[in-house]
Formats: sequence, structure tokens, C-alpha cells
Amino acid sequence: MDRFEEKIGELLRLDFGVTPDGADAKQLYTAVSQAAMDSLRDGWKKPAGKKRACYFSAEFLMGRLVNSNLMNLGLLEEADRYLKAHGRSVADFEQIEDDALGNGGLGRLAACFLDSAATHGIPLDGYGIRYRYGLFRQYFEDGFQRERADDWLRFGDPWSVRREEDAVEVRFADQTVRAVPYDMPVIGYGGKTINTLRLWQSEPLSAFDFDLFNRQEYDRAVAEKNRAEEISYVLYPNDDTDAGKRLRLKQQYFFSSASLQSILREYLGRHGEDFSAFADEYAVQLNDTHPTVSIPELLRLLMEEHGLCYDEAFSIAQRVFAYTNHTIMAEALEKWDVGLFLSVIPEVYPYVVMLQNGLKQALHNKGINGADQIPYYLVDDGRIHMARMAIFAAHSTNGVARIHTEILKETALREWYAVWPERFNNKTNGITQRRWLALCNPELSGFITERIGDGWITELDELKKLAPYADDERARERFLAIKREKKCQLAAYVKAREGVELNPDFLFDIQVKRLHEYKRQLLNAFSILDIYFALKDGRLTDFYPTVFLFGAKAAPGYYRAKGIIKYLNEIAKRVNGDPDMKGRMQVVFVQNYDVSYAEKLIPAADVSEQISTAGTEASGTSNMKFMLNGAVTLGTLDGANIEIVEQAGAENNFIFGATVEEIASAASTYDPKALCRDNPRIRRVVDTLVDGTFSDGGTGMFRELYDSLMTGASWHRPDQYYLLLDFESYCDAKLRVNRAYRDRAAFARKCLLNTANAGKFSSDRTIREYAREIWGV
Ligand code: DL6
Repeated sequence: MDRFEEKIGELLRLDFGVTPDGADAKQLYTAVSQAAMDSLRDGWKKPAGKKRACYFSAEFLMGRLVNSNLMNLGLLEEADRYLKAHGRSVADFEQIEDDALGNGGLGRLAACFLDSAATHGIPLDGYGIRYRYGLFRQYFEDGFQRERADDWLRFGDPWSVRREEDAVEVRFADQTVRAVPYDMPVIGYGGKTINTLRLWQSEPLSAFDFDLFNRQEYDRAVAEKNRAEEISYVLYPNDDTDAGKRLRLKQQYFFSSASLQSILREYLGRHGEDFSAFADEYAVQLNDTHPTVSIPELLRLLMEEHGLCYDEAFSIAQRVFAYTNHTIMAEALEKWDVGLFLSVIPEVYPYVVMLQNGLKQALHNKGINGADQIPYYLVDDGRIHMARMAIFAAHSTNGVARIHTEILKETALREWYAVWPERFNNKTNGITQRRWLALCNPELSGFITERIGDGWITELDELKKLAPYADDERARERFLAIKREKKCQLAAYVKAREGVELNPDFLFDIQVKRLHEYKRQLLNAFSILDIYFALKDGRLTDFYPTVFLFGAKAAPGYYRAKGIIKYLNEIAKRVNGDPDMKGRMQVVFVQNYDVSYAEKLIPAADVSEQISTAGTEASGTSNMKFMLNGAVTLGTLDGANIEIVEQAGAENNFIFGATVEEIASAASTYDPKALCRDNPRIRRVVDTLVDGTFSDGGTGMFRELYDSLMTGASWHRPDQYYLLLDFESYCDAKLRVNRAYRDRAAFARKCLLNTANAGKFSSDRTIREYAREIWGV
């Protein structure tokens, strides 16, 4: 027995008083995790004298840690062997750990970046919030989404270490709190580099008011404690634009200020008050605008606490900060009401004003009279524009896929690009192949490694060597057998979670992502109905049996998105309950889609639905995960789909719909009502929203969806995401995929070529680009 196993036994004995055979899954999970933590303690130190990059992000959607950490430490097989010897396996940990500190793409990207940086020896640390409650848990009741709180700490947190000695204070207008860091090791593959994810927890300065307690005023005695803890209590759903604005600003300032103070403390320990080397030792990447208040806060800290003048402080800030934009949706470009800002962090506001003046001066120096041009105001119409602040004060602004960056430059941020073109750059997103292939699909990983070796685990471009196997009949057959195996595994999981049977011989067509109008789950719903009607009418006779799978959470306050969930669930009920559809078609909406579900769904997919309106999805990352696992993309020319098709070939994917340019030229004359009137297929499916085909339980949700397409509202035009414009070309493409699937060998070839050409979409490539081109680390 080696040290790791001994340690597990010792922890079980000392902490729980049990033997390995007598331990339950949670005790084993805790002991295995702690033993792994113990094994890395010596290697978990920041090397001195190297520039470090800091990733400031309101979300880190890490996924389950136990398997990935064990794999990266090279302990996964050993742990599994040990557990099996005691009648268990690492699979038993599935029900133990939760994975909910993010909404979706943005938080998951942050997690992939941490993994890639640690794997490639890039000194990158994450800084964020240790929420008590992660994104809500979703379940369905009569087809309606319901939410309940997700207490992700209920199984403990063996992967974090509380660092009391590094706590700092954060001051608001109405309270001062202690920010206490919990550090998580971020273990690179092979265990050579261990970076840190530092998550801040908000706590009161003192546990409770003793005087009030003695006077038996218990509620008041703990009121301050509760108010402090509230700040890191819950992760906000990102589509909920109005939810808790005040608390959200507090959260952003809380982790921004704490993280900067922590970095400054480190730096001061080495250099004292000489800040001349600060920007040579730290780079800070702002993940979207959420941490952008860091900019005036760094100015405040440098000027107020360390006596620098504005020019010195600004010059440091500009060299340190870089900003990533993740969306062009106007509603997601954060703006803070000046009144609110002043009531929460009044001490920071003067630095916003200084930045505003600095901007005016900088524009003046370039011969631009900013005062005449609204987009150049940081404070405009009583609101502080955080994206503008980031672009002005940071040295780099990047988009997350080529088309997205082009849209930023040409449309969304064109005034800024005109003044500072050199600051704009593209960093197409990526995903870590270690989680999204090696861990979630060991069968396909084995297939690949047998043929081309295991170099792809750290250099995904190696997958190119797989391309010749797409023409090898035996390899294709093996690939198909693996795909079937993954479908069987998913079917077992879905059966256990949803109580629904899936047939592994069906085509698996999957759309999983946050529920949002621009992602067009409603268009998918319409196309399914169109196929259903065609099957019922006998117009469609050669349809390959298909299951349409969905997974998506709607922000609790996003009424229309919730209407779409209910509508899809009604369609599922109709289709699955129709005896004519047996063996032909099925619709399943899984509950509580999260990283763990994604790890089951994605490897089982034949078709990856990526159908956002061209120009709306900044990049997408699930598209890359599906591609890597050998699915074809059924998608629009949007986000990273464009680069996926470029890499894997248009002939191996199924592209449809209007391009960004076509949408722009159709916009002024677009008339969804006329389309509906003149096209009986469209009319038939759209009318199901209001003709009594489906019931929304008397809520009016379906009528509201119908109206959003036909008449719009004061704040948007009818069918603003062009569902009906793309309807026919989407349905045609869906049937093209379906027909192509009949030739299983030819389809397997397409799938294999997708995997073989996925090299570009490794977050290893992306993070190296950030390191080299933005951070200089
Ligand atoms: O860059 C990661 C991810 C992109 O892949 C998605 O296309 C994009 O929608 C998402 N953006 C956000 C923005 N959230 N806010 N605020 O999540 O980022």
C-alpha cells in the first residue's frame, strides 16, 4: 500500500472513525479528496519573481473537481482501484459533488482557462466569489420550470483551504465586511504546475453584537452578520437584468477590491512602496464587465493609500488591465445608475469622474472633441458605462470569436475602435480536452490514443493525425460502436434522473445551453412540430427515428424563456404520447442541465444544434465540445460555428440560415406576419401557440410568445431574432442531416473528421494566445 492509500485509510479512521469497508460514499469522497490535497501541499507554492496573470471573474463553473483533480495528479486509476477493492468506485462520487458556481459559457470558459494554464505552466490565478448558493436547481412541475436553492457546500468543500491570514476588509457606504479567501489548487495535467483559484467569502467584522445578545435582542445581535454574509450568498442568473442590482454591485466591488488588496499586499511584501515594477509583475484580465469596478478601485488604492498621482496610477492600471467582451447584447453591457453607485461605494465614484476627465483629455490629444459624442462618455444620462470604462482604461479589449470581434470593431464598439484600433484583438474561445474528452469520454479517448498516441491530451492539434482513419472502415465501425455505447450510458442516466427511456438506435439530436430567445430553442420547437405534422400527414416517409434532447435553465425572472420551456414540454408530451410516433420520434427536456449532465449528453450526440441568429452568439463553447466528441454541427454562421466549419469542412456539417449581412439587409422590410400568412407550414406551427393545440395552464405565456413574433413590443420589433426568416432553411437542413444519417459509414466519416479537426478549439491554444499577446507571461 502506498502513501496515498495509507492516507485515505488514516483520514477515514481519524475523521470518521470508520474503516474503508464501512465508510459511506461521502466519507470516502472527503478522505480521497483530502488525501489528494495532502499529496500536493509541497508543490502548491507561487514561484518567486515571475509575472503572474490574474483572472478576475464573477463566475468559475468548475464542474466536479474530484475526478479531474485525481486525473491531473495521476491518481485517478489508483483511487478507483482502491475504491473497487472496497466495493466502491469513483463513479459513486457523482451524487456527492455539485458544480454550480456559474451560469453557463462565461464561467465554464474561466474554468477551462485555469485548467489549460496550469497544464502549460502559465502562472494564472483565478479570483472570484465563494457563493454559498450557486445557480438554482431546476425541476419541472407540469412542464413549468421551478427553481430551488442550490447549496453547493452541503457535501463540504475538501478542495478549498481557508486563508484566515489573508483576509482583508472591504468598505461600503453602509457596512464594512471581512473578505476571507478560500484557495483551491488548480492542478495542471501531470501535476507539475499548481495555480490557485481564490474565492472570497463575505463575513462580518465580528460574529455578533455581544451587548445586544446579552439584552436578549437576538435578531438585532446577528443582523450585521447576516447583512455581511448576504454579499457572497447567491450567484445571480445572468439573464435576469433587473434582479438585485444593488447587491450585484456590492458583489462586484467586494471581490474586485478584495482581489486587488490581496495582490497589492503580496507586491508590497516584496517591493515596499515602490510601484515601478507592479505592472511587470501582474496582469489582470477582466472577464466581462463584472469586475470592471476594479479599475477605479485600483486608482483609489494607489492614490489614497499609497500616495500616487492620477497619471502614475492610471499608467499602472492601463498596463495591468485587459478586458474581454463576451456579448453584444445591449442589455448585458452593464451600466450602473450613478445614484445607486454613490449609495453603495461613494468613495470610488470620484475615481470614475477622474477617468471621465482623463478620457476627455486623451480624446482631445487625438483631436477628438469627446463632449460632442455620446459614446465617448463614461458617465452618460446618469449611468456609468462599464464596457466603455474598460475599453478606455485597459490596454486590450478582445472578443471571443473572429466574427464577434469583427462585430465589436465594425458595429457595437466602432467609435472606440476608430480611436484605439491597436487595443482590439480576437481570442477565439476554447475548451479543455482533458475534461471534455479524456474525462467525459474515455471510450473515444482510448480509440484515439490507440491510433495516434496520447499527445492530444496536451497538444490537441495532434488530432489531425486521426483524419486518415475517417476513411478506414474498421475505425468507422469502432467509432459507431463507441457512439452507441455513449448513448446507452446516457439512456441509463436519463432513465434514472427523468424516468424516461431512450432508444440508443435513434439519431440523437441535442440542444443544450442557457434558455434565451437569441439561442432560438423556439425555432427548434417549431421545426420539431413541422416534422411531427409531416409524419402525421404522411408527407414525410423516410424519416430516420430521432430523439430531440434539450437541456436549459431560464433565469427565474425571464418570463418568455420560461414560456419556451413550457411549450417544449407540451410538445414533448404530445409527441411522446402519440402512438403513431412510437419508434419514430421522441422529445425529451432534461431537468437541471449542468456540467455533469453535459458530460453525459455531449459524447452521445450525433447532431449538435447551434442555431442562434447570426450575429448574436459571441462564440459558444458547447459547439466545440460536441465537435470534439464527434458530432456534426447543425448551425448558423454565427460565433465560433464559422471557425468550426472552416476547420472541419462545410461538407461535414450542416449550415443554414441568413448570414449577418443578409439579416442586416432584410431588417428594414422584415415582416414575420406576412411570412406567417403566406406560408402554410409556418402558419401551422406558429398557430399552435394560440389555437388551443397546447395548454399553457391559463398563464397566457404562449399568447405572449405569439405576440413577440407577430407584433413585438415597445422595446423590440416583431420576431427580433428572425426565427421565421430562417424557418424553412432550418427545416430543410434538419432533414438533410436526417437523410445523411441513413448512410451510417458516411456519417461516421463526417463525425470523425470533426474530431480530427477540433485542435484549434483547445483552451490550451486560447490561453497561450492570452499569455503571449496580452499578458506577456
Ligand atoms: O465567451 C464565453 C461565452 C460565449 O461562448 C457565449 O457565446 C456568450 O454568450 C457568453 N457570454 C455571456 C455574457 N454574460 N454576461 N454578462 O455569458 O460567453
